This record gives sequence, structure tokens and C-alpha cells, in this order.
Amino acid sequence: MDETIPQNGAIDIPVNSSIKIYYDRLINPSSNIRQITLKEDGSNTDVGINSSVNHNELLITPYNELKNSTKYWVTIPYNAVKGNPDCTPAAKKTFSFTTIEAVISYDMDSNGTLDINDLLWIAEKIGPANNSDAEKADVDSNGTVNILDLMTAAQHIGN
Ligand SMILES: [Ca+2]
Ligand SMILES: [Ca+2]
Repeated sequence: MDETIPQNGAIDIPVNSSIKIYYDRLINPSSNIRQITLKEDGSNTDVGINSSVNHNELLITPYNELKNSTKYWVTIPYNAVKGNPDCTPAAKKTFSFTTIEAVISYDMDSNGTLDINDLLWIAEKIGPANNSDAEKADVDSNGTVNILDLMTAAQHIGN
């Protein structure tokens, strides 16, 4: 049985993830490797990806971060890879996964997690919310970046 990462149906997948398929034997790229697709659920538009092979692993790397809270379908057509050295084409494989929800409002540096660095980012903007960065740091939108904004954000660490 070939394994995929993420597993079929997995949820809460980070938006900067690569996709890996582990075959039960060594593989080489084959004629359909460029036809591997990654699509959002309900969309016919291909997400830009690079596909490569290493030993028994097919690695699919999206060019850009994926969207949050979005279901994606991976389709690996018949003969995208073949056995090495037996040259048997690998069967078609389709699976889906869903990305993690965004940490809304508090993820100041947009790296997908809320941690001390985001609090430091807010702390640097303490004062009037008079530019776009300070407005972002003003999480309760009362016009001033202060300790209350820090405390509100701090409560969400680890969520
Ligand atoms: Ca962050
Ligand atoms: Ca505030």
C-alpha cells in the first residue's frame, strides 16, 4: 500500500506543506509526471507545483503557500512514475486534504502561528494606531495600541 502525506482526508494541514507519496518500491519519473495536478475543491485551475522523485518518494512542492481552510485534490495520473528497474507504470492515485484555518488577526508576521514574536511585533507599535502596521497591532480596533491589545493576543497563543 502506497502512503501519502498528507493522508487522504487529512485536515489542519499547514499551508506551507509539501506533498509526499511513498511507493512500495524504488521509482523513476515517467512520461506523465508533468500531468500531476493540485486543484482546489470545485476548481479546474491547477495550482502551480514542482514534482520530483527521490528513491521511493514522489515529492510535490507547491510554488506558493496554499490557502487556509481550503480542500485540495491531488491527482497523480497513471504512469507519472514507474518502477526502478522494473519500469512498471504506477497506477493513478487521487486524494484530498484540507488546510488549517488561519490564525485570524493575531498572526502579525503571517507565519501561520501565534507566538511571542507576534506579541513583540505588537509591542513595537504601542501608541496611536496611525499607520497600517499599527492598525493591525490594534487588535481591539480602539485607535490605540496598548497593553490590552497585547493581552488579547497573548490569550490566543497556543490556539
Ligand atoms: Ca506569527
Ligand atoms: Ca487597541
